[in-house]
Amino acid sequence: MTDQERFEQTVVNTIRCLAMDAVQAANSGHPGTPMAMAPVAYTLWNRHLRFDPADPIWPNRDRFVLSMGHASMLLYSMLHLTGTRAVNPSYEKLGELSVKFDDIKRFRQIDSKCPGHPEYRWTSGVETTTGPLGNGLATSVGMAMAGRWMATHFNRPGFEDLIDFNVYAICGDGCIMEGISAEAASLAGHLKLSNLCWIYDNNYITIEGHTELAFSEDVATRFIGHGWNVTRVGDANDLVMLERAFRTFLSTRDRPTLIIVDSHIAYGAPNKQDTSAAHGEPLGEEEIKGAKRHYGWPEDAKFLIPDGVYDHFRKGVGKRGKELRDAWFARIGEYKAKYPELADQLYRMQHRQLPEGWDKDIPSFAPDAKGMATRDASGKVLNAIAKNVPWLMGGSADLGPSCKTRLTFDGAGEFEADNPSGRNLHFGIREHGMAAALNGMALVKVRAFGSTFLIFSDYARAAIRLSALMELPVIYVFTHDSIGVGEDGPTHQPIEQVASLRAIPGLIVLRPADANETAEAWKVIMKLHHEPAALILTRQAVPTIDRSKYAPASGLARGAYVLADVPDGKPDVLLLATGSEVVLCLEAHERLKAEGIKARVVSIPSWELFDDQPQEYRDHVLPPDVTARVSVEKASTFGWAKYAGASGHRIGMRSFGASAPLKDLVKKFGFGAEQVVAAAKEQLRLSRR
Ligand SMILES: Cc1ncc(C[n+]2csc(CCOP(=O)(O)OP(=O)(O)O)c2C)c(N)n1
Ligand SMILES: [Mg+2]
Repeated sequence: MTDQERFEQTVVNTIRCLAMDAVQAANSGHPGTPMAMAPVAYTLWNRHLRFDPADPIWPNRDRFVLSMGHASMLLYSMLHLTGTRAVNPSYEKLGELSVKFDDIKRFRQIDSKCPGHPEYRWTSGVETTTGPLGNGLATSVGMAMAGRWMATHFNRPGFEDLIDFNVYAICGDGCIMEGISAEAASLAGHLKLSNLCWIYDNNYITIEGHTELAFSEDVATRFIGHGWNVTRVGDANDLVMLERAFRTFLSTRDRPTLIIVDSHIAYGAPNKQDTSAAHGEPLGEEEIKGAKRHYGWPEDAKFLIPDGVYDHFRKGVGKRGKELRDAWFARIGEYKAKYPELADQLYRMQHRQLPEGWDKDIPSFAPDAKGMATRDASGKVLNAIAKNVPWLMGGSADLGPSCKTRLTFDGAGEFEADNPSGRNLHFGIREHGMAAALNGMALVKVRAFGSTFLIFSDYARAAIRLSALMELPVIYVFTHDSIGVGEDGPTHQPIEQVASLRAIPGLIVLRPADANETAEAWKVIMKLHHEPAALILTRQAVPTIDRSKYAPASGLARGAYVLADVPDGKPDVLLLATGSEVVLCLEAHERLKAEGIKARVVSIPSWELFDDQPQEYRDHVLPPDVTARVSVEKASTFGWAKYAGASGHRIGMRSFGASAPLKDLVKKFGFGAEQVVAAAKEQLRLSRR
């Protein structure tokens, strides 16, 4: 061993010991996998990753995703040892370390920058939140797709490599077993994402024990089938072979690469190596001492960072990253002079700003009793916006023609393996993979949308939750939003989906009532910076409300608004609805008026936006003293008591739907204006008792 090689071992062992010590101090966490994969992270970061620790948000940096988020100490050690700096949400560099020594000592404790699993936005240098296994992998595919699109869009003669970052993801058996990894690998192989490298920690161990309990597929063959380049490193400690594998990735131009690395969980621990006992709990003091002995480490030292370790990273990834980053910014000056418009786009995109005039072509819709489906209105509005926002792109899980999310204007184009310049993406029938990929795209700052039927949002739910947790402005378009789907029957009729989406903190759910509310919804969505949105749309036509008679649709921005009122502004009963049920309430309002009953109609397209309004506005829309209330939504009534009150009448679904023409379903499940009228009268009677 040369001195250099010996010191590299010391660096690798530093990562291992930090993980053991931090988990032990926290008395919780996962020591075994950071110990095993330390050489892999070391080789990748210090020799290859184009990452500047001083500027962890440089747009052309390589991305590193730790898909097995439980091995978080591996990432925290890298961020600390490389001296990665903190950046605040306004993209300002703070100068201080992202992960301080004290954060590592306080792993998993309140306010530490080292939470149990890596959290985007909380710890600078963490590229995506991971923990739900497999999601990081699919997110990395979205990052690689966004990189591909950006390269075709921004790179120009003389600037062929302005955008050419690579995306690396490390994963374990769990990630590879999860279905989402198959969706993601299949899509990445199809799209020939040669800027994508996954590293599979093949340690044969999961929580319950040896993988032979539940996993016997040939992973290499599977990925070859997905169209990947597969290479193998027989020993995670072999830095030479690791180096060779990364070189293979870098020279592979036509496919993504999977590096299968055979490793020993808790490498070096005398009793727990290769056992599931090393997965999810501290090793224990004695075992740690044994491992340290094995590494030739002072066995009583805790949180030891030997002299020269920081310096080693400074001279490796630090120096390389800074040079690349500085050269990039130097060239951006020239780029700006030569391609001012593109440079402006790149800047705005990276800062989540919109271009001037982004909303200038948004249509408004004339009153029409026949009207149109809100999915159709959405398609028109989306196209009007996307034409003026070059980095707004997306697609569907094979339901584009139904969800009306296809971009049809000149130059919209297709995103294809050999020409990734288009803005129409085809995710295939892979809802979960799609949603996670949208997160990856949003992390690279593309404005991404994806669509499917509302019923299948369940398939995507884990990744939607992560959009909200990461505060990413991903746009979900969910159509066929009720039993209004009709003949397809209960398998395709969403019941509880809207309520369950509303239950996700931070997700803005919008269910517009007509074409003009749909246009307003898109205006709100485009201005979101840190919240994902779910736009819930009808398959069937709904009347376009006459806004000269009723209140303007711009009220949508406040979440709920008085659509039809009584002359003195003092209603006796409130009719509350969203989406396709709003017009039912308007009809009921007119009928009640004819009978001298004062009913106010409140359209509530977004609970989240409404709940954010000042109390005064909320009390103005829903006067607390008016307790006679009827809510109408063709969905589970779960949650409606919040607005209808405990004594209010909630018209909704209490069972699954049925396969039948819409008009028969409406009758069977009681969604007619007459039911609203009857409920309103009953409410009045009860409230006057
Ligand atoms: C979707 C999901 N299911 C279950 C878990 C709980 N879990 C965390 S780690 C783990 C085992 C993972 O095994 P592997 O990926 O091989 O990691 P290793 O033990 O080798 O580090 C499980 C089941 C999770 N985090 N995410
Ligand atoms: Mg494993």
